[in-house]
Amino acid sequence: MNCRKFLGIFTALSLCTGAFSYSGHAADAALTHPGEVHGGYVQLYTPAQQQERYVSPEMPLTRASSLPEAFDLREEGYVTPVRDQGAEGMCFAFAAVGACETNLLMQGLESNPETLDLSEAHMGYFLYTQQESPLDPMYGDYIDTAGKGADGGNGIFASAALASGIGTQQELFCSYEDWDSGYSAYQRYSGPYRLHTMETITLVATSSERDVIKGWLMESGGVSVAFSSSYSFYYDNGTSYAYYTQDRSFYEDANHAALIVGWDDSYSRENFPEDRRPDHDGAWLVKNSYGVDLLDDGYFWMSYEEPSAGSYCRYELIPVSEYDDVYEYDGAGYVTAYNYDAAANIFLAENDCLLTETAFYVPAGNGNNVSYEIDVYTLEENTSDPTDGKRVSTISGRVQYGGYFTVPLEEEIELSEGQQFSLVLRLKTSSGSGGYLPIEEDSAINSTFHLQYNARPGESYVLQGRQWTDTSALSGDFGDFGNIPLKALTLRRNSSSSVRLDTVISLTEETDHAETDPIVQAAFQQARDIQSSDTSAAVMEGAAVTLLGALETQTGLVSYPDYFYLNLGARPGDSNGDGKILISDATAALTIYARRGASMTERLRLAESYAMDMDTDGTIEISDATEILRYYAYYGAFGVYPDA
Ligand SMILES: [Ca+2]
Ligand SMILES: [Ca+2]
Ligand SMILES: [Ca+2]
Ligand SMILES: [Ca+2]
Repeated sequence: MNCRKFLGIFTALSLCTGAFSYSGHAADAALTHPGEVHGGYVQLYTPAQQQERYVSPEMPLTRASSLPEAFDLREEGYVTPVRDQGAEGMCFAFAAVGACETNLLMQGLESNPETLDLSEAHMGYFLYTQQESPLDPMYGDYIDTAGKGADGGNGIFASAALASGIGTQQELFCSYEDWDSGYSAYQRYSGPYRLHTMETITLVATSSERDVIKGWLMESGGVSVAFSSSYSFYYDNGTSYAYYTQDRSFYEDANHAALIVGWDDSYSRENFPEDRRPDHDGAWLVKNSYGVDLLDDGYFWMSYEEPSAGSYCRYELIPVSEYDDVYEYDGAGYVTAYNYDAAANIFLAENDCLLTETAFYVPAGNGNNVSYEIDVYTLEENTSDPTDGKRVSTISGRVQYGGYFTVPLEEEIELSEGQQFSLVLRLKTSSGSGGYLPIEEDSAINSTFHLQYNARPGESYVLQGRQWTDTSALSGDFGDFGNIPLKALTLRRNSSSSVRLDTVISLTEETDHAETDPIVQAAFQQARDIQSSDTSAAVMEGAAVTLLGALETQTGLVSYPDYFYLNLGARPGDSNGDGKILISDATAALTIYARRGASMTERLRLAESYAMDMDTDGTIEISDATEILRYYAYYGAFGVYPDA
């Protein structure tokens, strides 16, 4: 039986290449599959695939009557200064990070628009860089392109970064100026915020559709938008810059992304040049990312009728203080979706915790008003059926638009260290048919962008009929499948502490770098403040890796992965974590090796994987067991372990 159907790529990708403006000309670079390149912009859908409109005009988010005629987020104090992306194709990161900054200010999570400055480079670098540690649960998930984020991106890529903890580091610690020298691998998951919700609408044409975007602006802050940017269309009318291309198309020409921060229904059509004038008044206020010297202090007005505008995205964040741990296997979102009956992930609790929230994507191609259902199971040990256990919770609801959603459980689920649990996701379209479920799939969008995904056996599953299949054994229309992008957020039941934070603070104190280097100093101060506060493990880890990143890049005092493993609370060789390295620890590693060799599902907590994987190559082999024995023998001979 093969009832699988492919949805196509779930939304258009807008990739902007550097330079303020030139659209279309690189256009017809070689294409491998659904994408087309236009001046760096990659279109994943053809218009035929994108027939359906993703906005339901009957269901505007905010009723038109409650919307003012004009609105400007700047006047509310929610907009950070205009940035300059320079010659890099980083528009998507500037648009998304700019949107995040407005959201943080609007939520009151940040208070000063003048000093708030998140790192676009963080997003543009790490989403496009392979994880260093094979033990990283998201290892192998990244966008492979020679220039990293400087080659371009889009709102969907941005949300994938933000959803996996990338993209909100402070500019100070991951500065755009340092782009050429790269960033410490410690910085990868160092952002103080994570994505809570992203919603996206591909095209907006009617006034009720515009009302949705206006509602978003008032509710959550800036909305990123892709469009065809070309210098000749920015019209200086003496008082402002008016933008209207008249005949460009989103699908064929969009090459840039920027941030909508307001609107004016009465922005006159007379503001546009006589020979290129929209039919009606009304325009979006747009913050560009080419500095304050261009345009009207960096802003311009885009006609409501701009035909090349599309891929509108809004972002809402949560601080990482809201949880201790996130269980996830998806490091770079997804671009394809298939209509399996259900999709699931099996996780292994690293510690005694409460499962509080889940997070998942709803592909926009399912249309509007999609219903979701997530069953939570506690499972039998090492099962390869994500429903082989006890269903302990069901979360269900409906979302209006496609995007990424974080949803709380009605009641928190208590999990014990080593407990295996699963999340099982089902989607239903508004017509009641089974929805397309997102899945990681290796895909070459075009000759430049290759989305790479990885999954290990025993992690992710899809259901066809009554048959669950491990996704690591499957492939799709474009390449091998990876995992299901479906996450679990937990709070530890025992108060959190961070061995790594304590260690790196002590290490810094032993040097004078905190006095001599301003970046180390700032990271050190932040780490000290957090160490003495009662906060989540995720915050402490963020502070630890920020300080480690500063030490690595500024002083060379540490290098990755010297301190990578510390936060796992385990030591090399001590497989069972009892503090001693004995022959039984080597036997435990051999058992794992044998069971995995026989294709038996054998899940390990990260701490156990670390303890057994002596050469840190991500797999447990005979050589690891031999190394454990060497530790045992070394201790017998010298009374200390080799790593002591
Ligand atoms: Ca920045
Ligand atoms: Ca993965
Ligand atoms: Ca032991
Ligand atoms: Ca190994």
